[in-house]
Amino acid sequence: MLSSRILALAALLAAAPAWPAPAPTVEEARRFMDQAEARLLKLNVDSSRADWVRSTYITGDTEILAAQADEQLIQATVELVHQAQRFAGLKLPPELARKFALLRNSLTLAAPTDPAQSAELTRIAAKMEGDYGAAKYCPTPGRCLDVDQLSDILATSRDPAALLDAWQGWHNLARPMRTPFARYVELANLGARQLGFADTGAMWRSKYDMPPDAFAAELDRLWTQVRPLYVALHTYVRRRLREKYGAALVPAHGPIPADLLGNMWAQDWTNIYPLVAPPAEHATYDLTQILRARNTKPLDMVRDGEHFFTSLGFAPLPPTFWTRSLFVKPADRDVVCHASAWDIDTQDDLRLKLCIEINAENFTTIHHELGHNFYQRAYSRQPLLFRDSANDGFHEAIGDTIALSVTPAYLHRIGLLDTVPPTSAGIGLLLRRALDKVAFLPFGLMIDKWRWEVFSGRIPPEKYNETWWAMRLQYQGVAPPEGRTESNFDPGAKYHVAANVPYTRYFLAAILQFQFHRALSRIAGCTDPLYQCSIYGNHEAGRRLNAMLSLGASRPWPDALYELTGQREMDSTAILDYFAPLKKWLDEQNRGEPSGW
Ligand code: X8Z
Ligand code: ZN
Repeated sequence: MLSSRILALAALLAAAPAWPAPAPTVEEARRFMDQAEARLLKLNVDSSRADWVRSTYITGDTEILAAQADEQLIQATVELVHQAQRFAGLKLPPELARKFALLRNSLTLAAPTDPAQSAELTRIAAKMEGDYGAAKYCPTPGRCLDVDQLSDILATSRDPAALLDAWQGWHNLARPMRTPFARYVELANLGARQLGFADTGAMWRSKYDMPPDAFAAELDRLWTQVRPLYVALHTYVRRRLREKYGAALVPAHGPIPADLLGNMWAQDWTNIYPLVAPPAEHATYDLTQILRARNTKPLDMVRDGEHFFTSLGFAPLPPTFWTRSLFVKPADRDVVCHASAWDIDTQDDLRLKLCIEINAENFTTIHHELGHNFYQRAYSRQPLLFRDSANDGFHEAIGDTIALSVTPAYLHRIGLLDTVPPTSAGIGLLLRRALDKVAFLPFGLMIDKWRWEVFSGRIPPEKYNETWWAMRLQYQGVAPPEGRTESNFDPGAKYHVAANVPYTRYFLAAILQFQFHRALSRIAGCTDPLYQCSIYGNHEAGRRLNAMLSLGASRPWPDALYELTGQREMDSTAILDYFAPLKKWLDEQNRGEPSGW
């Protein structure tokens, strides 16, 4: 009797609210955030260093060390997000409130709180990226080709059998990734749910200063605006490829086989420019040939890129950049050759990691990567959580914006081109740009459309490959060159899928860079057609660009966009303006030709 009364009392006490904890104050929230940033900074630097070594020296050991360092950072972030809930509901000054929001949104991979699951997830993630980096296809014993060598075949061969072999060779290598990928999806979702997100895809979509659904609708709005331009390009290219390869390979109405477009993922069609080039009167220069004829070295290309930024008033890169970066593929070990830019200490330890080959594509990639480095440096004086771009599309867009200023007139000024081609070459120039920028758009969009569905569970593992190709057909109008089944895992043949890098950022960048270019060209006083404008050497353009970059993530992205462009919305009219002369020409070429697939 007594004991049951005590039990009842205990139950009552347990049910009653505990002695009310004193409400947290703004001062406590500030102190919490200061400590969180200091702790995260240290872990961030540790994990960057470990990741650098793993990516530039792939072994089982470096993979484990990097996975451990990444896990420390992820776990600390998860812990801090949980602790931060104490301050939910507290009215904070806007800057501090933004830091709490950014902290919650800072992960692209959320580890589950269970230590074993957390370790398993970070190990799988490191291994998938390492396996991708080290993968080789050996068509004959002793002759093994990595992704860059296979990509060279896709870029230069016009023999359908050789193209098919290189394409299959690479794609088949991703088969073993299917099972670990499915487990990664499970564990990553568990982690995301513990942070209060519906799944990892919802977590990714929450990083854009607007509700996740509104963001997805924004993407569809932008795509709808640019789709007619893509379809016009697709129609024209399909006809030219049919003329080259015959209607048996390239039917008049259907999708284009994915191995005929000059790129392993059919995401950038620049390499087939010679097959689709306009008639001779529009002929233009070939930067690859020029660079090779001049015996250009990898470092010369990086110096050219740096020179563009310094011409705008940015300070030169630090001496350590030149000694610590990886510019060429080492002969003696496996590295992740996929290009990336690093800011190891979030201050001035800036580095590039790429395996430079002397060609026009790499010339552009170098500008792309340097854009990351100059952005990183511009926001390095912000508090840690603001040391990031306004949104991830901005980060991807800066170097590309600069590369849009690599015009014939600019190449002439820096001595790479002897004469500036006549204006009649404009169509050739624009077509080549479109094979890069316009061809990319649906690819940039569909990768995450696919992953969002995978993370939400609407695409189960047994449908991974089928849905991948259904979406590639729907958005890009491309098809696999031969039947693929669920014994394949073709998404894993793309770096960002293997390496857990969200991809929507590149779609955004493809839109934003034209907005930036249009705004900067106007600031620089250029009244020519946009594709002829270069901001090279213009300090006022550099000053305005830097004003946006140095905001980092301290303000919602529409504020940063406004700072440079006077617009608060992402807007496809800039890319449409840029390509308007080409669209008119394509429509003329396509007359009478069936379009769509
Ligand atoms: O991954 C990259 C950069 C590094 S952030 C080289 N890009 C995407 C890709 O290669 O798929 C740039 C264009 C799209
Ligand atoms: Zn990038």
